Amino acid sequence: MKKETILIIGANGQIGSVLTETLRESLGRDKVIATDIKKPTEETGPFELLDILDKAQLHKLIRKYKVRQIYHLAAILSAKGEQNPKMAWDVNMVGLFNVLELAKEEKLKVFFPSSIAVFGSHTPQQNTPQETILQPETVYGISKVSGELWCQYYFNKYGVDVRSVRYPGIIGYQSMPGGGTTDYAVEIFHYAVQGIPYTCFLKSDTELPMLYMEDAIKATLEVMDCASDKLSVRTSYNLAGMSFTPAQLGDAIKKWIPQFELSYEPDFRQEIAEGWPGSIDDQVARKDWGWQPAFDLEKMTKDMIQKLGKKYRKENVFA
Ligand code: NAD
Ligand code: AKB
Repeated sequence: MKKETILIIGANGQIGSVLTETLRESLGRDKVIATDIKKPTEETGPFELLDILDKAQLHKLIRKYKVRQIYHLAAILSAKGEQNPKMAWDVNMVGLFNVLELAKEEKLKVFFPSSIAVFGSHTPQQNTPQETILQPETVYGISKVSGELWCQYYFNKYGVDVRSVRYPGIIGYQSMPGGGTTDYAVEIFHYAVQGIPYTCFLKSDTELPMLYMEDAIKATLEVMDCASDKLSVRTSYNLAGMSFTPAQLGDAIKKWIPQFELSYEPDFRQEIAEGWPGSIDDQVARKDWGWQPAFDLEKMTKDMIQKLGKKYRKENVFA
């Protein structure tokens, strides 16, 4: 990887906090400028406050740090977005436009994360192909489809080197999720490991595609590192790791924590989840840039329980 200065927008979030640390460990702390609308709990390198709607401030930071690459992670996710559609549209779309416009002007390379939320109930629900019907039913999904198309437009029209993957629900022990429909798959582990019963906000048989954080970071860095002429997709690549229902995840956890209690009280997020596929076909990513996930349900569950077990023991919750 070339040692270019990188700016991360939304660096305090579930993915941003892990990506920032990974990039800092590999490139050096000063090469990675973290930004977010709120301050981090702990600063591990350069940090600047940035509201992505403030284009002038973003431009100032790009110049100040001689930034060459942007990872644009700031967004309002599916569940929060349905509670405030106008705000979600503004942050997700105006934010992306600010990034794309400045990337064009300053000739920057960009990473834009899309989501399985681009799919809707008209999309084939199993093994969803790369090219398919994109008619999402949430404001978040609409903003991600539009975002993908704008990324492709800026690449075709202006040569902006913007790359993207459609993350499934991301599961990791390092950080908490920020207002999505797949959040249950992280929360459940925190409850299970502390010996607390968990009430899931989705029905027991709702299958969704998920990806372990290690794999998500690997995919992000691989697609950004890939030779440009190998990338046949300039909207966003399908990406798959594993697929499971809340009941299957509960069973996987019970193999390690047999006394774990799981119940279900579906809320408004059930409808969002029902519009999304159960599994994803990611063969184009595998062919173009060698994508290969390392974690399945069993391996991910074991790692989550071990890592969170250590964390909570340190905090003495089992004392
Ligand atoms: P998150 O909600 O945890 O983090 C988003 C960060 O953006 C937060 O730290 C927040 O403070 C910041 N932010 C919000 N509004 C902002 C603004 N106006 N200006 C600057 N920063 C702002 O989200 P995440 O889960 O880390 O997701 C990162 C990206 O990946 C998003 O684009 C999301 O759509 C995408 N994605 C995430 C998942 C997942 O499961 N986590 C799945 C698919 C796609
Ligand atoms: C959400 O649930 O909104 C996100 C996503 C799949 O984009 N985790």
